[in-house]
Amino acid sequence: MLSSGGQGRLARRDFLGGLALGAGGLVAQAAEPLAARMPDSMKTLGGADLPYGQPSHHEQRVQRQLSSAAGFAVWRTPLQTQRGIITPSGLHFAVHHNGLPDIAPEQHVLMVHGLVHKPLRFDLQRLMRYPMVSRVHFLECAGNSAANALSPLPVKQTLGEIAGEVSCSEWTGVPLSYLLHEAGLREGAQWVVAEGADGGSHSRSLPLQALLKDAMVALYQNGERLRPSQGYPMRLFMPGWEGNVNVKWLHRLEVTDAPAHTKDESGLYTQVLADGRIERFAFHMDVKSVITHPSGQQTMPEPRGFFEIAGLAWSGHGRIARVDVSADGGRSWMTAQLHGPALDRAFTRFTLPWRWDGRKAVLMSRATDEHGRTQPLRSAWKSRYASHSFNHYNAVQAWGIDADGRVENVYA
Ligand SMILES: Nc1nc2c(c(=O)[nH]1)N[C@H]1C(S)=C(S)[C@@H](COP(=O)(O)O)O[C@H]1N2
Ligand SMILES: [Mo]
Repeated sequence: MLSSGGQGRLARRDFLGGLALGAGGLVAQAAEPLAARMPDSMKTLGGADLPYGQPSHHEQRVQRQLSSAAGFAVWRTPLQTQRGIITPSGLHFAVHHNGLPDIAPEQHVLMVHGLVHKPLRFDLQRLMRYPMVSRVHFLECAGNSAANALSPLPVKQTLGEIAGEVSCSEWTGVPLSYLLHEAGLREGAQWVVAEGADGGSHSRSLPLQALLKDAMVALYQNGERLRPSQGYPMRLFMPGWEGNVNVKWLHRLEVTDAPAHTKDESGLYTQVLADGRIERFAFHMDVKSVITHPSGQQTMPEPRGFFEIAGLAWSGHGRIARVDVSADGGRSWMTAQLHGPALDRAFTRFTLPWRWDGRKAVLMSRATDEHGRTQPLRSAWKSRYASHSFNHYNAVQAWGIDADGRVENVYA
């Protein structure tokens, strides 16, 4: 089953059988002596390795992209370089509202107090003795893709610059329910105010029942202790919920009967709807996907022909059930292959073989999660919110490809 249109051919089965990329793909049969064909690296001893491994120095251009206003830093993941569902820890996006604190682990304490029978105080040593769970989950800033939401003309940037405030890691830590149950919840307990130990005391109010079910105090990220960027030595982690509630450098949990309406939840992190009403406590990140290969600012390789479209999809509500891809600006769609494991509230990788014929094309991906939630087009997303709203943008991302192979962000 093939899609129509002059934008090339999408196919469910790959074209690799017919992938003759020309001379570059063939082994030279030249009659050169064996020694001449030996790479230099085979002729000498190698160098020393490092106690803590680093990426190849040939990969130094693979970095997080900083955009910064005073005291507020955003580092974005270069998603266009990621293959697979785990973001390398050093490339995890970061949002610091008040800079990056340097916290000595032996001095850090976490307090649990408020509407509890027994207020508790945990140092790291004590917390480390509790049973831990490991979960693979994405984390996405509510403001991810804000430029696409706000800019009247599509910004000409890389995928990472446009939508790199999302990453996916394995998180390991202590289920918050263990700590709250040990403290003992008192009558009327409904909310928990979580506060970080950074300057500006970042704090958010979260509904207790949801935390009891899903939240953890995360201590490890991809097998090692949290990076400072991610909240070392401990952070609150709430799968599928907007990045902002995942309080880093967590030092206080106050159980209350009502939300505190902190600055962080009454200001930036509310949504203004088209009719002027304000949506508060919209915690879940919705279903979303991006094509990572090819993507913004890249150029299609020569020779034209076979190209494996690849991307990432995720949903704050559950598992990804399917991803459809269009190469003709949304006129026709084909279902992409999902690569397992399709984990709950985690990045899921998808691919679809494509034969690009060298003419203009518009690539789009549209993910659907296990609950049937899917992505709106940009126009539908814009009509739901006030014109200055930008949080929770999850519209279909489109990449325009020119006849010269240049790939750019477009609206479709
Ligand atoms: N204490 C504290 N926690 C914080 C923040 C902060 O500035 N201070 N930023 C929040 C925001 S806006 C986001 S999107 C996530 C980002 O998590 P990351 O930096 O680990 O990617 O952390 C949240 N937790
Ligand atoms: Mo954020």
